[in-house]
Amino acid sequence: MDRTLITVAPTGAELDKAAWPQLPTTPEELLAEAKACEAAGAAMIHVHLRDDEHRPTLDLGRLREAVAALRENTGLIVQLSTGGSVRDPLAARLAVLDAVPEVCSLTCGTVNFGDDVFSNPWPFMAELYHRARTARVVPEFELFDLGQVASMNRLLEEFGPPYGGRVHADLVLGVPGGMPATVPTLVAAVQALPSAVTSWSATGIGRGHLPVLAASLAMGGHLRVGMEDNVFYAPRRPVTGNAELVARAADLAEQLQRPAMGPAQARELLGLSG
Ligand code: KMH
Ligand code: ZN
Repeated sequence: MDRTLITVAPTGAELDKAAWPQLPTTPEELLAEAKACEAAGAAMIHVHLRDDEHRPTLDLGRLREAVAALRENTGLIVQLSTGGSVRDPLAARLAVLDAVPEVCSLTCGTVNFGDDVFSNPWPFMAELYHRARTARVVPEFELFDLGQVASMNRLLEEFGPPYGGRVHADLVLGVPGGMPATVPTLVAAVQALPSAVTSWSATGIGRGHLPVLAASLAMGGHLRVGMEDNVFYAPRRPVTGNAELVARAADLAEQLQRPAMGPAQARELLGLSG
């Protein structure tokens, strides 16, 4: 039976704490949320941090503390975001690797992001890819659009496999400016993945959350859920927190006979167990 990797993305860089008080933005809230999500079935956490005013930050000291706290207190695989917020400079995003997580996100191209631009020029991607390999960090390739598959291929073909030897891609559907969160789009994206990809997950932003989740499970994919991507449990019913999104994903995975995998199996899947 193929189990399901569930990644939780609990915070992101876009939501306003004042509007979403349940968003985990302090170190204590992040740790409590991480523990609850692990208990609910998550095996990996995609981390964005906030400062004391709850604004997005890439402060290296805070990143190191978060990696250490999550390692000491949970079994979760810690994935640091190198995407940051749309306003973060590329140099600060590269420096995230100095906090030495097990996994980092690596977005495979520039994409419109609502009224903003999420900038990922080729030289930045290539530098991040090299630095991740040197630091023995496994990249998770974030694909917001079909054209980004070609850029992921270019990284793999020009520079060889990433650290760990596995290739894990995460399809992000539903960002305004990226590919839409629909089942036909997910099918097209999965069909476009090269054979070098050894595993993939998908997340649907906003109202496409559940169709993308269900289709991903049915197609043998893995899942990403969390408040970074979706803040409604049902129409007009805000989430109480991240754990209920993880719990529902784990329940649906169980129903489809693809129960959630634990962190040990997830480390094998991602090439982290060697
Ligand atoms: N916050 C977005 C601009 C990532 O974490 O790698 C980018 C993002 C992707 O969230
Ligand atoms: Zn992110």
